[in-house]
Amino acid sequence: MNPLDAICDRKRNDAVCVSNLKNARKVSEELLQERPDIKIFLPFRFYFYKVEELFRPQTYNKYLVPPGGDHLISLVDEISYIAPPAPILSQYDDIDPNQFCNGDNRPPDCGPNCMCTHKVDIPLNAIVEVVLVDEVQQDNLSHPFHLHGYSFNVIGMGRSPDTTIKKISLKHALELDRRGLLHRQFKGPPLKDTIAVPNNGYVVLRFKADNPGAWLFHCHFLFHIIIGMNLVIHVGTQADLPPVPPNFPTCGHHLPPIKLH
Ligand SMILES: [Cu+2]
Repeated sequence: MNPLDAICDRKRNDAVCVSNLKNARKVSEELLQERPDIKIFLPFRFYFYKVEELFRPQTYNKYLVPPGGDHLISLVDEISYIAPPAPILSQYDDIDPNQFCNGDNRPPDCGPNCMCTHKVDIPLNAIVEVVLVDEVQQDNLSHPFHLHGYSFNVIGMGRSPDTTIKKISLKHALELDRRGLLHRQFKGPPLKDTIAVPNNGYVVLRFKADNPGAWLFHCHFLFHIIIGMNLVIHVGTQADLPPVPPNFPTCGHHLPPIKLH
């Protein structure tokens, strides 16, 4: 299951990719329409700090030090996720709208280690396609992405068919998509809630956004969650949710704002 070479677009006898599994149940036609309502490309990678950047007076940075001694954080669509100062579901109006960001709305001068609450807004009941692109490309490391609140259908996965391309990138994945070369198969795609993104490859998944709320979508390595390999899929509006119960406990910021420089 899930061969590390990520060759998923042709028949083979030695391994099975998740995208080659067949769903025992019928998959709804609307999910398999050629064009989804919303298509989101999410490249993810690491950002490596120089040590001089990190250890300055009056700074308190978070970072991971894996074996080898690098100092790094994670970026999804060039954003490192930080949790909001209050719960999105019960205290949405207490959160400064400038706290939120996404690939199309980055804070000005956010820099290469951009930190904010990565949130992608999705209209209720939209058919959503997500393309995860592994720009980390560390040998033998596949990032298991997990979505809360939904199961999704795995439409395709693999590596670039262009063997002259040594490393996949968002730009290359967009180009493959434009030329119809991202592997997609629509015959009973399997249902999952976690998928290991092939190393130096991509995954195409789909779901119908029929469960309103704020749902975390994240790599399931805990040490990658801590350094920002997350985002919030925000489906619908507060009006689509039941009201917050009276006297529901509230909370707020317990840390001063992070200053990097
Ligand atoms: Cu990861």
